[in-house]
Amino acid sequence: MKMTFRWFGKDYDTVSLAHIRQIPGVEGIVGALYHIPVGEVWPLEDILELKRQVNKNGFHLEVIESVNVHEDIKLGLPSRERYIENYKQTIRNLSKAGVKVICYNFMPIFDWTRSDLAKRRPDGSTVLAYEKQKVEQIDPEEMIRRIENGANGFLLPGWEPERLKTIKPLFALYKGVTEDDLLDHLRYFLEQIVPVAEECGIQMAIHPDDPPWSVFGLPRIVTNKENLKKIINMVNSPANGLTLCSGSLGANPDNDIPDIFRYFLRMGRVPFVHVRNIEIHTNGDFEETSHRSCDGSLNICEIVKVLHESDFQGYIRPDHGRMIWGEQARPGYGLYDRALGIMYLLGIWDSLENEKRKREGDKTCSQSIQV
Ligand code: DNO
Repeated sequence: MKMTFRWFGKDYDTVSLAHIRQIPGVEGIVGALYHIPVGEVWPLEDILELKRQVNKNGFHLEVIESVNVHEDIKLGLPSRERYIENYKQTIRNLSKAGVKVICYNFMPIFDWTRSDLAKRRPDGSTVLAYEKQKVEQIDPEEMIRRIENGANGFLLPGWEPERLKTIKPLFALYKGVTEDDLLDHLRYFLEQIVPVAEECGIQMAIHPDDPPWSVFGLPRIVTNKENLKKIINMVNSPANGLTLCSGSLGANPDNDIPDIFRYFLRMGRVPFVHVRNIEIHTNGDFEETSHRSCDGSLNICEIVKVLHESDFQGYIRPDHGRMIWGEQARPGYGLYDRALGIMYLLGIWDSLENEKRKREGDKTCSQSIQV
């Protein structure tokens, strides 16, 4: 398991690479180019500049999150061809810089959705939260206003204002687009880009929808084990992989997270993992919590155990953290609670490793006695 940390770049993040360096166990930075509009080619020079900054601080840049997919591809419009060609070129450029995994999502219009970016927890921290009723009561434009107001002045990826300005025509274009249509459009995209990723030694890793259900009537497909199976079978190649995210899939209690992790890890189709915990309320609302198992509804110890049993060699990162100790940062992406999350994940992992070593030591010992 290779520990990584998401960083938004020196102009877009409150957290510095020097800070991240002091978190034990972090080997790599999960980065992206945020100044390139969705659909355009990522220039090699810009990727190399990001890599230089990251390498200078002792980290690798082997994971990119995200190369976002243009709406025309998700909508299956004829104009998708140009954007697919651009996407292929971005894959090639990223591979020239040594990138191994590209995380992306296939959610129409919005990326993750929340009703609240700073809900107060009993301990005084604030977290991202989702209340179904609140989301049902507002229209998408009001949602955008709320996200903008709650973002502490940061540009949130997935909520880029220039794209969201076109919200009304975008919604009109999605009218009548079903989940099956969206699956077909994903298949078309994968059939074209996976061979390029294969050639380049890159694994594509689709991120689950967050939350894993339809929001504002838009179709959503990366939601459960069945659909994840469909997606990896669309193009049966290790380059067509998954980002398994405990918090996104876990918001639906019908999703058995350790089972989903075990299943796809065994198939070797999980290059990247996001781990976070959430507390699910009886009415289906949820809010994010610390990573600790007993603070939320997900058994993070069990999830890490599954990773350990599967001898997970891929990349992992703590996902959203709470905002604690007065930190002012991009919602979900402060330094402190994500660093605590890492120490929790590594604590579980190290103790499992320790047990394994002891067992193996015992085995070797008893074998040598038998001999
Ligand atoms: C939320 C993230 C997502 C993720 C994208 C991947 O904080 O997990 O925004 O980066 O869905 O494309």
